[in-house]
Amino acid sequence: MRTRITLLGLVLLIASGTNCPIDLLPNPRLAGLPNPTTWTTQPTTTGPSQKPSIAVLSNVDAQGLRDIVVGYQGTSSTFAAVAAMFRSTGTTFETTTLAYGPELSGIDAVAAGNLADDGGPLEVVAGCRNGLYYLHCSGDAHNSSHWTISMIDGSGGMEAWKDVAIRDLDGDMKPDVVALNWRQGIVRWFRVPPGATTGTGWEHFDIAQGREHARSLAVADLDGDGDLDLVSAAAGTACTHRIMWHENPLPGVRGADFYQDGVWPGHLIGGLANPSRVALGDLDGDGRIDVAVGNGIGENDGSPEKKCFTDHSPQSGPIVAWYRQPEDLKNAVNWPGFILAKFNEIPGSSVFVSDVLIVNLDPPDPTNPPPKVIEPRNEVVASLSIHRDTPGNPAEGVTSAALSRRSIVRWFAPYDDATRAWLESNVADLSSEVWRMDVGDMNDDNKPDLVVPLIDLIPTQDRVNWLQNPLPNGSTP
Ligand SMILES: [Ca+2]
Ligand SMILES: [Ca+2]
Ligand SMILES: [Ca+2]
Ligand SMILES: [Ca+2]
Repeated sequence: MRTRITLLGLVLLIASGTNCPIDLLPNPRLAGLPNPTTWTTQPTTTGPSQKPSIAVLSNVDAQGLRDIVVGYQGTSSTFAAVAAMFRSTGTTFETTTLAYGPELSGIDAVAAGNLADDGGPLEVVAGCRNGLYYLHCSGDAHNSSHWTISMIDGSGGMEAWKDVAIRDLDGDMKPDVVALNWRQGIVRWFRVPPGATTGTGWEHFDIAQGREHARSLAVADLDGDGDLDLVSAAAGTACTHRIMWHENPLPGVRGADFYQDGVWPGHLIGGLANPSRVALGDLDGDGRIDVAVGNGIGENDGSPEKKCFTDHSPQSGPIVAWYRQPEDLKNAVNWPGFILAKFNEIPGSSVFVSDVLIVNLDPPDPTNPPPKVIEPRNEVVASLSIHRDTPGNPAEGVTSAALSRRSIVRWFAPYDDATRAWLESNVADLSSEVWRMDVGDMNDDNKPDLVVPLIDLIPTQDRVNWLQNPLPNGSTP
């Protein structure tokens, strides 16, 4: 059975007769949509381990083409690992294991960046169940033995480091590391010692605490004052704190004050229940960065319109919501929220949004750009995981057994009025489960493709694929 969105806009249109003609007019933005074309699934290589939970595009070997960095959670019979699929020519890949071992168990996040500033390959930071780890290469990135792994931060016990990003937060032009600790509820940033070859000696500073069950982190200059702010989503907090942005104390507080006393004021964005992933980008074309967010298993129907909500309808499916950045950000109490897509529950299964991305899927062809009529708009890509399990009871030591694991990937285009439910188009229906994906052009046609880590019911079928974007350039202006 296929999940489908409830087209709130269509219902409204029928209910209101002809009083709402705007979207009945031919709309150049949505010509040819919904687009039913399924994106072609393309192989990379089979992985060196199992349960790939995240794939990130990055030019790790600093040799031109972007590579895929993959975190593998491993199984009882295989180690957890971080591997790089190096893209050498065209769309062929060669895989190198960068690190493997029990310390990488439960890996949920990887990020790559020029942390050691040594002119060599990029460094990789891995967020794992028991610690935050640093992977450094002292030679040829394609040679496994040139990579070493060491711990940056082992605090937090089980289920600790769920997300990580590498960006310059203190404005010294050197990339820093920021990570979320799910168990301790901490958003923490790390200053990398010059030329770091290991994870020792890193200073760290807490941006926020009390962010229990924080799963997702995103970085952007939200208020447009030139420094990078953060958005974190924490499922275990009151609805008045679930999705927040953390305001960088620059430029008012600088130097030593920034490190020791820099307070990152936290501001509420919205209270969507059980947020799983957030993404940042302008969604309504007003030039201000907005927030897209998906939510998780069973606990959904958190209306994004309200700051908080009391009723809770576990029978309805998960949603993708978006929050519009208010014009007067300084004085905003929370951001107006809208449902972008709502998915029906599938009886006997749990459905949750495993990832959300904001991207312009059909950028104009740079060699032949069309006359600009309408500003290009971003689309939203969401992946949903659909589980069917036998009932389990942990109290009796009975673990539920997976009967099926599959996923759907969809993309959504906004109407001129982006507050209506968006128009859904197909990416792929997959017989494996997609975890955290990434977006980037894999075949040099100037259109972003999707890279998807796939976890199958049959472990040997686990793999990382990429999905080839079939949209004509500029098809949705
Ligand atoms: Ca920095
Ligand atoms: Ca800022
Ligand atoms: Ca906006
Ligand atoms: Ca492409």
